Amino acid sequence: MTTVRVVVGGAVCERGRLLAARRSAPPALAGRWELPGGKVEDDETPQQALERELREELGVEAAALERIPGEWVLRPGYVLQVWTARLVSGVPRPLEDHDELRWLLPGEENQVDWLDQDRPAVAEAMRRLAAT
Ligand code: 9L3
Ligand code: MG
Repeated sequence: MTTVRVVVGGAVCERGRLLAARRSAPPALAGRWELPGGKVEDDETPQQALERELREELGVEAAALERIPGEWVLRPGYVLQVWTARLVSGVPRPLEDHDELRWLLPGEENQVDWLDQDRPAVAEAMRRLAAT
């Protein structure tokens, strides 16, 4: 039996903008932009993992809202799932694993070099933002 590990990313939206985070590690991914998040631990739901990762990486309390449909293979045995999220308290800061943050409006998503696997969910999150 093979277990697929889930990595969860957060499409954090506030005031019509999407949060993009630039990775500082590992070297192969440094400089690329992503939806912040990380691996789901065995005792967590994806939503709990996302809320924990956003606390650790950005220093904020956030609430996972809705899954963006789809699942993207990161490497064999690892898939990315994405939830929209809203900030509950705090201002995001790049505390861990990132060295820059940007808030992007719909239409600005191509201003940063997203990790390939994040692009479909970023596009969907921007469609939703543009429609609200
Ligand atoms: N990853 C890709 N897109 C994302 C996230 C949060 C993560 N939005 C990839 C990068 C790493 C792996 O998943 O190879 C694990 O992520 P992390 O735990 O290093 O954040
Ligand atoms: Mg991470």
